[in-house]
Amino acid sequence: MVVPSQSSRVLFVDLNNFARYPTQSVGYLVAPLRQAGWTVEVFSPFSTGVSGVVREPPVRPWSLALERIGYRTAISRSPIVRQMRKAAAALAAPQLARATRWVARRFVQRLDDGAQVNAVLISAYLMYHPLCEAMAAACAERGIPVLLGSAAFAQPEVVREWLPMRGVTAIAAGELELELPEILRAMTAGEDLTQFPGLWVSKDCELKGSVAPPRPALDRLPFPDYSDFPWERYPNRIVPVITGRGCGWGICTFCSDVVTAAGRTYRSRSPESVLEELRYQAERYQTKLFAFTDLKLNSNLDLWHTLIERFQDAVPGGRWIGAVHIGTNGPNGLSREELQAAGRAGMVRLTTGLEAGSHNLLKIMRKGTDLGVTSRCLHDASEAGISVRTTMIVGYPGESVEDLIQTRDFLRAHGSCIERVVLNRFQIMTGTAFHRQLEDKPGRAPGLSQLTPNHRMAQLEHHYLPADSRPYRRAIDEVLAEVHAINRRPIMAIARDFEGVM
Ligand code: B12
Ligand code: SF4
Repeated sequence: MVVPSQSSRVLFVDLNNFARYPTQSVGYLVAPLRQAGWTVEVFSPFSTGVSGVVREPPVRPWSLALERIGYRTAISRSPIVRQMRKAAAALAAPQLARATRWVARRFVQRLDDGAQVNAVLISAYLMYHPLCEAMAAACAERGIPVLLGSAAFAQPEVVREWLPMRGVTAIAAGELELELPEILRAMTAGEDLTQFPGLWVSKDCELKGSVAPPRPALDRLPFPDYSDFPWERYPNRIVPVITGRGCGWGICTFCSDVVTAAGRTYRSRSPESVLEELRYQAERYQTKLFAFTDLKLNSNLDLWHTLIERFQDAVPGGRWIGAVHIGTNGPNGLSREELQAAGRAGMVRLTTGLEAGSHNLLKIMRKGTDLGVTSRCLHDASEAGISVRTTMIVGYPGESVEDLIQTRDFLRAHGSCIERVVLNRFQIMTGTAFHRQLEDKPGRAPGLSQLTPNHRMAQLEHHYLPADSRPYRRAIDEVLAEVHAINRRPIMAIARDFEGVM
């Protein structure tokens, strides 16, 4: 490997801009670059004064009315209503999306006034296309190469929409931590980048490249480096940790997480490596708060058991949160005793994909759960002192009024043990099992109309016809009311440090 000179400086733009803790992908990519001798500077709009993205803002008494209006306008087929909704959504978007020109100006100021930059890396979220365009154009004018990456670029349709952006030298599609120093050297030397699996370039009016396969051997990666993040602007010090990439279940038809760069196929780190990282980050950032960002933290039961048995040895007095899948395909690590042990080990919140209160829907989503088992587990978790959060979907093709009533009833019956519910409208995301099946058999999903691909945002817009009926809308209103009633309540005091985080 060629070591860059000390003056080789890379500016890393972090568009995650989360208001609560550092961005994991950036931490993972910065660490090997520093080890290879690059001078890395992180440009975070949050540090320059833009407010951070607030994921789950507190619920107010009037939130239910807004949710209902939001839902009605979202499914409306009237062009005027859709236009108005778009305008309202733009106003309510994160400040980063609204302040494109302002952030781009700050970025240009940094390029022109600070130390000379040899390359720019951008870790993008798809909603920031205009900002990426402005930054890449500024780099083009200054002859600075740009490498653009995103979790969503594992889907070639998405890459095709983004790659023609002026000023983008290449798009990174995959987990390229260890290869990045060599890629940057080649990029700044103007070499052909198609030699690297996982890079896409636009060449002779053609798009060329490949998606890198999922990275094996995660223990070989250096621990992520979060030293560049604006710690003083976070309300508390939470460190994100990932024990494995992908999901041990991985088959839910709607799931776009398992088709992202790091979400494809399940790969686990060793328990020792995870415990060592916990000790290291606790010491380095002087904290005892951790958010496990695994899609399914109970994918590898050895690892899960290590956490619930040894977390407190690694971080005495520490507290943590994570997402679990209450699978029924063999032991899931979530028995009453295991949840009690997790609570004693400092787990203060778990989140799980409930999706619906209807067996029928869960089956067609291939969720791999059973409502009886889920019910028991939610009660057990709550009794173990773990705050329970669930995510849910409405509008999945095939969903009937009866399914919605069952969902409402499930929420009503579990209001005492569920503390937060995040309800999403079903979206067809590019690359998901649902999308690929639709491509194979377009007539397969009943009730869908107006299918319009928007791969720039990695989705297929659609309209769900049964949602037009009055009884369906009434049932949605009732589900929203149950969600609101749950979200209005305060959460367990022990989990409050993580309120709004996950
Ligand atoms: C954890 C997580 C979060 C955390 C953030 C954690 C953090 N601070 O790091 C929280 C909870 C805050 C969050 C919030 C949101 N998230 Co999120 N999140 C995830 C999740 C589950 C894991 C991300 C992660 O850390 N993975 C582990 C790292 C190592 O992998 P990675 O991010 O893919 O990065 C690797 C590669 O992609 C690549 N790479 C990435 N960027 C770059 C850049 C360069 C230059 C290079 C070379 C390589 C490269 O290298 C990285 C290292 O291997 C992903 C789903 C997934 N499976 O990826 C969604 C995901 C990233 N989130 C997504 C979304 C939509 C959101 C929200 C908008 C959701 C919402 N409506 O509230 C919000 C707000 C986002 C914002 N800030 O604007 C989408 C993004 C899609 C998109 N539109 O771009 C994803 C992909 C989920 C999905 N399937 O749709 N999220
Ligand atoms: S359990 Fe969760 S992460 Fe895994 S495939 Fe299903 S929705 Fe995706």
